[in-house]
Parts: sequence; structure tokens; C-alpha cells
Amino acid sequence: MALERTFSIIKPDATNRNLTGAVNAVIEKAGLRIVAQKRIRMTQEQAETFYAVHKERPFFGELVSFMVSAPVVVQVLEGENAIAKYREVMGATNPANAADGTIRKLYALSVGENSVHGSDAPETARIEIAQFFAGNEIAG
Ligand code: DAT
Ligand code: MG
Repeated sequence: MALERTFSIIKPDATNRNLTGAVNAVIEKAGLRIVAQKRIRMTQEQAETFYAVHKERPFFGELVSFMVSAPVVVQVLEGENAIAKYREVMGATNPANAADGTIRKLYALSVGENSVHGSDAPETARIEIAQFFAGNEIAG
């Protein structure tokens, strides 16, 4: 399998608790390379666009408010099978169901404040990376 890229966000609950380095340590220990990274304050519009697939869900408003409530760290991760591998490293959406050693098991506070985002498929990875990074900001 060729090298693949996925999009990651370290969410406000994690940046608020100063866990960027701790999350990155789990990412790097799993063999994923952080090939782009920046700390930003997401705008309401960016968050609504990013999570547009969930706009009919009852938690959409809460999700968008959470994502703009504090800085986030957006990242591009690269590695063999990076999309599926990062989903594994993140753990289940609800930390109560996340496996031991996963980022969400270690650090998430709740299903909403669950510390990290990772793309779920190659097409979404491409779209999500392009929403936040120009090609020349990624150094693989
Ligand atoms: P994931 O982030 O694991 O890909 P998702 O795409 O289903 O999960 O949902 C996106 C985010 O929305 C998730 O990380 C947290 C929030 N969310 C999902 N289900 C929720 C729920 N039942 N209550 C509150 N927030 C929820
Ligand atoms: Mg998702």
C-alpha cells in the first residue's frame, strides 16, 4: 500500500488542557508523520462547512459552538494506510467505547468533547486537507 495522507484536528477540549504534545506523542508513536500542522481559531463558517454532513443532526449547533470555542490544531498525517490507522489510534467516537491506549480513551471528556478528528475516507481526507492547507504548507 502506498503512502496515504489524512486530516487531523486536535480539538478545543485538548488544546484547553495543554494536550497538543501528548496527542502528538501518540500519533508519532503509532508511526504516523505530522507533515503539516498549525494552530488556528476556527471561524463559525469554517466549522459549519467542515461539519456540513452533520447539519441535520440534533448535536450540530453544539458541535459547531464547541469547535469555535478555543484554538484547534489542524494537521496532515502521512503513513501507510494513514486514514484507517489514525481512526484506530483515535478510538471510538464515544470515549466510553474507545479501546485502551487510544487518544479518546486517554484524553476525551465526552462524545462531544472527544479531543480529535480524523478523516473517514480518501475523498473526505482530500477535501478536508484542502479546506485548511495549501499544497506548499505540507512537507512530506
Ligand atoms: P467521528 O468524529 O468519530 O468521525 P462523527 O463523524 O460521527 O464521529 O461525528 C462528528 C463529531 O460530532 C464527533 O466527533 C463528536 C460529535 N458527535 C457525534 N455524535 C454525537 C452525539 N451523539 N452527541 C454529541 N456530539 C456528537
Ligand atoms: Mg466523522
